[in-house]
Amino acid sequence: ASFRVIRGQIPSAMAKTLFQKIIDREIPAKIEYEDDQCVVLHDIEPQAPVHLLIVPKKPIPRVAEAAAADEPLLGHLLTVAGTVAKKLNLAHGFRLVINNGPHACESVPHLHVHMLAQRQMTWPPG
Ligand code: DGP
Repeated sequence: ASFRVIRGQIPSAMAKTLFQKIIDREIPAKIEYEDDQCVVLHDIEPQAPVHLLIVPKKPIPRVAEAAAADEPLLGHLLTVAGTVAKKLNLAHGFRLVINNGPHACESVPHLHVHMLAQRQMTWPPG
């Protein structure tokens, strides 16, 4: 498929996501951890006493669009969860959630892993 770029307009697929703006320090956020591949920031609408978002710097829209070449990066996001859990002393555990698409209530089209902790979770999730 081809499309024409109208002068002065940025096609929405090329526009920066909210999380890209946070990564680029254009929008403030409380950053808990950062390395060359990801940032971990505090969710603005926390659903638990600790609610972090583990966000890859590469703007993959959602997990369903990740490629085989992204596998080391996806694995890295999980090991960072363990690193942050130790840093914040989350000895009683934590929950990781990835919302993919409308049925999962995805709202920001930039892959992120929710990390919720410091309260008892229930199962099944809502
Ligand atoms: P999801 O619904 O899975 O796409 O998660 C998006 C999360 O992003 C949601 O829990 C709320 C959070 N969020 C939305 N806007 C902002 C913001 O401006 N700053 C921060 N830190 N988090 C935000």
